[in-house]
Amino acid sequence: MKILKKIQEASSLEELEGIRIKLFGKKGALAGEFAKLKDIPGPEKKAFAEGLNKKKAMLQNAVDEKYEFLKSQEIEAMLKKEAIDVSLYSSLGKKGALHPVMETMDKIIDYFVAMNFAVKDGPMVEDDFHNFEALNLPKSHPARDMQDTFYFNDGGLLRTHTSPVQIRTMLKTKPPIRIISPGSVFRRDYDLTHTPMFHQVEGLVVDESGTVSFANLKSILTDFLHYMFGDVEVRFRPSFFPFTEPSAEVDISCIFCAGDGCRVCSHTGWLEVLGCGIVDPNVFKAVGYDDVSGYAFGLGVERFAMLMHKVPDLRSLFEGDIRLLEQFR
Ligand code: 2U9
Repeated sequence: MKILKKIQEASSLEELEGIRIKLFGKKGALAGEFAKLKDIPGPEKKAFAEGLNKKKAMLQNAVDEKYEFLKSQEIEAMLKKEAIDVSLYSSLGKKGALHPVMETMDKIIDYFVAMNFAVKDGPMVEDDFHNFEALNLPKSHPARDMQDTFYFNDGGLLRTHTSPVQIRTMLKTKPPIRIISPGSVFRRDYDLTHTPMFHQVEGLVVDESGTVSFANLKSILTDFLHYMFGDVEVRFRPSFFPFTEPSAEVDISCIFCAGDGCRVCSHTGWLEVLGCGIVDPNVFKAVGYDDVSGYAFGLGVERFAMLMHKVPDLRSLFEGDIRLLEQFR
């Protein structure tokens, strides 16, 4: 049959559709055949109709089969054309990179790990005891003010420093202790030099009474700052923190003007980078430590990243703007 051959040889869905309309359409070949029925004499009508219906079913079958075949061929071709080879290198050549804050954090951690400090972490959602009370922060202290701390309705809070990690470590283990606690901390502040979330690295060394001195603290922090900033002057200024006594803030000579005075150092020639001190006896009392001495220090990682990369606005490190981050790849 000529028409059957035509169906089988159709090379596209469009061509097949053309054939289908010519066959089965209202004015198609089959409609024409069926129209002849009315002129066929009674006794032959039945046989003619049966033959026609058989032919119709056979042709329909042939069209359906061919349709399935051409359709699957089309899908296969499309899949082949649109396939993505994930093993190929991207022509854009864009690589991911550590955020400058994390890179700085890693550099800080590397130093203290080399100095035999263990790295500890703990929960970001804290309670009053671990974040304030145990750290000799009296109820009236401004650092406990609603202004600075994110509180939950149930009295829980977001830690405002990583010190609760040290408290938890002391409650769990006996001295000696030599740890740093890197991590995110939260304060209700947002301006040029403050973001509501930032990162700290705090350190704590505790050993038998009389074995840990302010000289030890000065020595390790001075060496650390030389490792971070190269050949800078380091000075310790008396200060106050509730959890240390005596306490000091640590400055380096300004890395922008070498100490001559500029806008960044407010024309003082110095940049404040650290806080530290000898652990207040009240802190040891709160964790049940007796006859020990210790030193502690704390720093803000964003401030270090800012100074090392000369980023003028702290918020730009917080917001994760890709245009800034791309410069650190
Ligand atoms: C324990 C006892 C004492 C950690 C310390 C500082 C001084 C300090 C600031 C630096 C910049 C916080 O990120 S910042 O705003 N930190 O000045 N931190 S001493 O003292 C501790 C910690 C834990 C148990």
